[in-house]
Amino acid sequence: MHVEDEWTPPHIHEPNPAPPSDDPAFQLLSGTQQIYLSPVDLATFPQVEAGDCYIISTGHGTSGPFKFGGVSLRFLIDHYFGTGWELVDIFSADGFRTRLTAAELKRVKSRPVLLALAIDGRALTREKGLVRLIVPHETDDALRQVKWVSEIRVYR
Ligand SMILES: Nc1nc2c(c(=O)[nH]1)N[C@H]1C(S)=C(S)[C@@H](COP(=O)(O)O)O[C@H]1N2
Ligand SMILES: [Mo]
Repeated sequence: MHVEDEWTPPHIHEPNPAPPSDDPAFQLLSGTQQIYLSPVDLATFPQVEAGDCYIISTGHGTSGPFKFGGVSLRFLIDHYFGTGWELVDIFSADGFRTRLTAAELKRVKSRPVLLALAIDGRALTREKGLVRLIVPHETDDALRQVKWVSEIRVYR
């Protein structure tokens, strides 16, 4: 499936420094199914790591390398909805968002796309983005490193 360029925010984007709410739980949606997941729920799934991750801000420089830990996005979606989905949209309550395809997630098995709960072996704080989408293969502009995930929509 073709991913539209205009889906991601403009390249020059001033990142939001503050969480839009205190609640780190999010909704996982597919069709009429809705699942509410907290970091405590995510911690019950197998935890995976992605090292050598950088947050490449075009505004205030690069930070990292970080080792993020958490749940594989692909694993979580397959667990609840089975395989055979094509597209996933990840939203933050502050309006930030990104889109990934199942094909893309399958290509990056050794550097999995994560819903991160940990950074460098410590719990990720709400301030720093809990729960944060980490897309290790994005090394351009941090526009896919969505902090404060509030909703994940899966399409077949
Ligand atoms: N929810 C949310 N996530 C976001 C953003 C944002 O504004 N809101 N900005 C993005 C951009 S442009 C950058 S550079 C990084 C900044 O991440 P940092 O605060 O960890 O440095 O977060 C990304 N994720
Ligand atoms: Mo940015």
